[in-house]
Amino acid sequence: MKIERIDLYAISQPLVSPFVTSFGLQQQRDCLLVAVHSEGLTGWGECVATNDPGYSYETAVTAWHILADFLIPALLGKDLQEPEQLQDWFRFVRGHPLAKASLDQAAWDLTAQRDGLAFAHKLAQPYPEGPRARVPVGVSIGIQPSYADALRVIGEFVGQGYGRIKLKIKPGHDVELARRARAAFPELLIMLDANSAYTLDDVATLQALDPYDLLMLEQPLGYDDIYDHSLLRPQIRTPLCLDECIVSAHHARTAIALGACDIINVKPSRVGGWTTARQIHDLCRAAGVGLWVGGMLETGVGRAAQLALAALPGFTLPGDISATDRYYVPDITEPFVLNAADSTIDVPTGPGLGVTVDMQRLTAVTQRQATFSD
Ligand code: OSB
Ligand code: MG
Repeated sequence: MKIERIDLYAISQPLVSPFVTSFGLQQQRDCLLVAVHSEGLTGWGECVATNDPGYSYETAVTAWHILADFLIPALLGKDLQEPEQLQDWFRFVRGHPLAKASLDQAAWDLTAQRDGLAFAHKLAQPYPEGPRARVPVGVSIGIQPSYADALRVIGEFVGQGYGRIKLKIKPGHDVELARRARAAFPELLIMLDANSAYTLDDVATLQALDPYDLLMLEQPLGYDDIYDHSLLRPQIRTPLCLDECIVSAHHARTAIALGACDIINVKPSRVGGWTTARQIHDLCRAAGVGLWVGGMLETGVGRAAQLALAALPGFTLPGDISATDRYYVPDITEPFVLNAADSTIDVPTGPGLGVTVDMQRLTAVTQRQATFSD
């Protein structure tokens, strides 16, 4: 498939409610979309970089630069056979996984459409059991102004049918939150995400979470410190999950070798795309490390591809893939809805991503657009 044209969009959509983490507040979600055109087909990808470098060093502005000046020129005119080829084509750019992942997603979408396959089916081809039809999901809840607010918001999401709740924590807003949440919801799958807000000096605080039967504690220590997590793990009973630390298959290997985690949150964007995400899936499955698919407040474009990844057999823990109405009403694709009976979302079955971008809605939320041709 000769890559003929690539459209790049910078979009901005309001969030249904503000999202607060240990690294900041978000009310408006800005991100980039790519549309890769070949032989009458269009593959879509989402770049989830935000306006500030709080989660990743990449921002929407650096991602635009890396895409427009390096990655898109490297892809234009190429003869795409399989999406794995992008690994070689993009090797000359170090880092910048969020920028790379958008084109990687589009390449998977394009080739899946060509093959007449759903993204999930193409991605799951190496596994005899094939992709799951529906995947377990949870909801990620930002830091609330008070414990009472947090309990009310948890109750609202539980009422909608979510069976797994993730609470963002930060120093001073942690043990008491866990205690109250567990007391109010004795049976609920509850996990915490610290987004690197703690150090090894805080071991006593992290140990104080032990009694609350948490599903896991996500990324408490340094965003690039796999070793420190390996020192923490034997000191706490809560299963330890890595997010920010794992930006490549090499990092996953290192974490496994050091015993730095029980679980890995795989965000396809954070690891440069779906080819690497699947490699990490294979490494973790072989090592007995738990897996789930993380999120970055994706639009329907990214969400469809998260669901395809979560359909792989090793992703047994609920993912941060909530229904569309948790973030965007309306969205730029048709909405995804929660199956309230079992806290799952159906994996799209149409060719490629299996969603349609509403071009009118896209135009309405686009702030900057550029087209690149071979
Ligand atoms: O750490 O998992 C995280 C959102 C933005 C940046 C980092 C994270 C998150 C989330 C939300 O937790 C996940 C989602 O619902 O998409
Ligand atoms: Mg996280």
